[in-house]
Amino acid sequence: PPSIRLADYKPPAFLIDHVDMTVRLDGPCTQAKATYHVRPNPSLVHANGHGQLVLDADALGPVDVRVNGAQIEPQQDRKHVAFTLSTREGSKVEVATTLDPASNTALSGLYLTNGVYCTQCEAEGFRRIVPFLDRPDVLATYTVTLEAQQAACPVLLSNGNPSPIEALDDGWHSITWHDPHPKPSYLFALVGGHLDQVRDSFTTRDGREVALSIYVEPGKAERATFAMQALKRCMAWDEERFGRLYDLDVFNIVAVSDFNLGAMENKGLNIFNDKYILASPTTATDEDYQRIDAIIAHEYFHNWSGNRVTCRDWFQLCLKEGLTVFRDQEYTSDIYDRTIKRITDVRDLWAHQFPEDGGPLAHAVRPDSYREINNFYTATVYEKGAEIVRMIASWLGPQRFRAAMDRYFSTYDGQAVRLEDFLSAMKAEAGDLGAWPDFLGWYTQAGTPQVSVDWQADTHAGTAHLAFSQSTSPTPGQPDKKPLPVPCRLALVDEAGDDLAISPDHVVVQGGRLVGDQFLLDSAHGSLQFTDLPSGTVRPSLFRDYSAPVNHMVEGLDDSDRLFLAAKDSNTFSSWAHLQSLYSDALQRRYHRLTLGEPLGDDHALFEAMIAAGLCCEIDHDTDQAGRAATITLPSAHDLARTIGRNIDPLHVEEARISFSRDLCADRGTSVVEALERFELEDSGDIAPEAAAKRSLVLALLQHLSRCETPDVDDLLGRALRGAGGMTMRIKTLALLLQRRSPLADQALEAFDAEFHDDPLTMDKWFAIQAMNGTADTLVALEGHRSYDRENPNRVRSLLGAFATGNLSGFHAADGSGYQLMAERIGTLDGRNPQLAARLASAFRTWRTMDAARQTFAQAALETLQSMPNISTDLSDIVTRMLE
Ligand code: DPP
Ligand code: ZN
Repeated sequence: PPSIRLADYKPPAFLIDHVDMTVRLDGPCTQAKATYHVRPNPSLVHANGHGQLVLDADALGPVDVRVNGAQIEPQQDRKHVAFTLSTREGSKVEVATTLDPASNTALSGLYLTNGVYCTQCEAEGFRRIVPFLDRPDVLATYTVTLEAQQAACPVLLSNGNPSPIEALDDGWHSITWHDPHPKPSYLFALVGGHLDQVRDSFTTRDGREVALSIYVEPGKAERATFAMQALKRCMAWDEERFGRLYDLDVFNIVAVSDFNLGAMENKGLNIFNDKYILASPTTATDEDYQRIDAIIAHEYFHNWSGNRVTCRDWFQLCLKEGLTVFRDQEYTSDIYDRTIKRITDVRDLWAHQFPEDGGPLAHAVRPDSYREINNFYTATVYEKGAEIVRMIASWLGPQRFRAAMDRYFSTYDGQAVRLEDFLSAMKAEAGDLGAWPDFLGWYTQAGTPQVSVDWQADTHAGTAHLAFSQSTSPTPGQPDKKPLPVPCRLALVDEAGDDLAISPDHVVVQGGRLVGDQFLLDSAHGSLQFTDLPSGTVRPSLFRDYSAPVNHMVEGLDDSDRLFLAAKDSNTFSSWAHLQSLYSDALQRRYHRLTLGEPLGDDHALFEAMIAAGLCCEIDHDTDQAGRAATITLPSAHDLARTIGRNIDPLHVEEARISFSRDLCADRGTSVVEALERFELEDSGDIAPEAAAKRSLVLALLQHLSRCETPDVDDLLGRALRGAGGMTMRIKTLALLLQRRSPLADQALEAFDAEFHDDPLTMDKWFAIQAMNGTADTLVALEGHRSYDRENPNRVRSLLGAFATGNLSGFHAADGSGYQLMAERIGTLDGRNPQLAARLASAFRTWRTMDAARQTFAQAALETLQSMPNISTDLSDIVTRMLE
């Protein structure tokens, strides 16, 4: 299909102000009828007295159409239903069609999941229910009547506020929901089925009593209590931090077991992948709990950033997503630990967004064109989008940013807008900050800027010089890049580790601006020349809190400078980052030596620093155990591969990391074991943050130890596994046993299977650790397991997704078996669920960074997919871009 281009945007010729809809849920005879109050778009000139109303449609059977009561014969093809309408006055348009939700395996539109009717309409699913102007700039109020057999669907939900349920004849019943807030069709939702309900309530600051419910599959209500607490917590936070209040009398969440995404922010009726609702200490890890907090908040926050103010078109997707990710990151930073959250988010950005931005799927946060919008729900739109908002927030400072957000929400409430509108609200509150930086450039230019910094200091003269230069490599369709405004938050650190006060009178700035502690580099080159520095060694701390999503390299700081900063930098994020950069260099050195068959060398000084940072003092009485865990955690194998960049041998990448941990333990193993012994390896399983922090440190230590070949490590891991009080310690120690091929692993896997085999969500973890530590053959064997289901997206992601994204040497196996198996499975899946198939296929995006032999296998696998006769648009778009 041809590309859709932002430059071709045209406002709709007609608007739909109100939708009256009736859906009769009746298996394969399900009926959807809708009445639209249509009027010509008053902002356009209509030359004739009539025009074509072209409604979007997808995979619909015959549609019955009436205009002002009279039946007409529309033109209907696979994607449209079109007919002529007056442009002089409004019209009443009625459409009706029949659906079979059970046969809808794409999970877009109206479908059945475990016997429950549910919908997913973003981005273009509404047109799979009824023909509509299915675009985000058409906003309507909705009145939705749902009818079903009382026995089959005791629960019937849609957007807005409900009227009382009414009994009909023959065991049927009906309910009407009214949503007074105009919304685009992608926010429409309905649910019908047998569901258990967890209830609570929340009173808004303006006194509105909101009835809260979380609906789950029967028998699972107990596992939704944490989610309910999380919901109330984030509602209060959004009032406090952003002044955003909820605006309906009910807020419902439904958790379903078949879902393509994480969750969906439908107005007043969020629908969730149950993985992000259900949790109990025996089945969920600390990460699961944190993710539930983050996603519940994310969807709830969309009520303002996305629903009340929505996107004009899908090119503006990051207007709601980048902003809402920023908001959920701020929320979880407040309720957990800000530095740890920042470290986690930055690691995620490096692991997911950087490879995307540096490969064949690179695209601007606001792309110029797309073939399939479903393929743009990416790390770039979400995570890089959030980083841009973070730069803007940081540039404005907290008060101005809050004022700018208030201005944004009040100016555009009820409208479908563009990024330019968001930026104009931000700019309007910039006050005396001087010229407004070109933040729009960050949205329109793809690729990760490379920033090189050169540091030179003259202790005797009391001067120092920081020279910056930036460049961005070409990306598909964007050969030429321009400089972007890059904010570098910085400090000069003295010999005691204190920040020097920088007086503007003693700095000469070029190629940018210095505002407070931010140097805004807005040209290709810029510099800061410091004079009158106090005596003694001074070192720069740069990109504090990761102030810009760039790749930066610093010349002029040797290892001892970085070790000093790792120990002394008062910015806790930067102190973590200094050590990470040392690990990264050491691992790359090891990788290259492995490739050349040379001895690996000695990292003794770095090991010393790790032990000092990770284990000093009374660690079991320490409050910052999570920080210590992050400090001693190495860059991931994928991150190391990205840094190496080309001609990669994944086995050497993995061996570089393994050898580092092994040598660390050979060098300082006694300290590590002693530290662990102090924890006694007993885990309460308590989900409180302090207990979780302790677990993270124990696991970070065990991760290194597990690379030792001595058999007593098995004992240690075995004890940790037996002492596990909850799922975190249990699954992670099991994964470590598996990783080191310990004889204890098989037994532990069996015990897990015996306990959880009829609890699919928990079995996902069991599938995932094996997929991440096995080969293509492992996957084939696991596909035959009684708990596996090739049709459920969570199962598929836990097996195929975990393999393709979490098992570097398995997916990129030297004999091509990983690529071949994935291509076969993706090809089969494409016929059922194109979105899921395309998502899995994007794991191939790093194929050109592998060595030549692997590239040949990957290319063959991709070409097989590309030549499939009935390939979906979703998959074909991804595969084609990867082969271009
Ligand atoms: N459900 C996805 C999200 O909330 C798409 N809106 O990000
Ligand atoms: Zn979102």
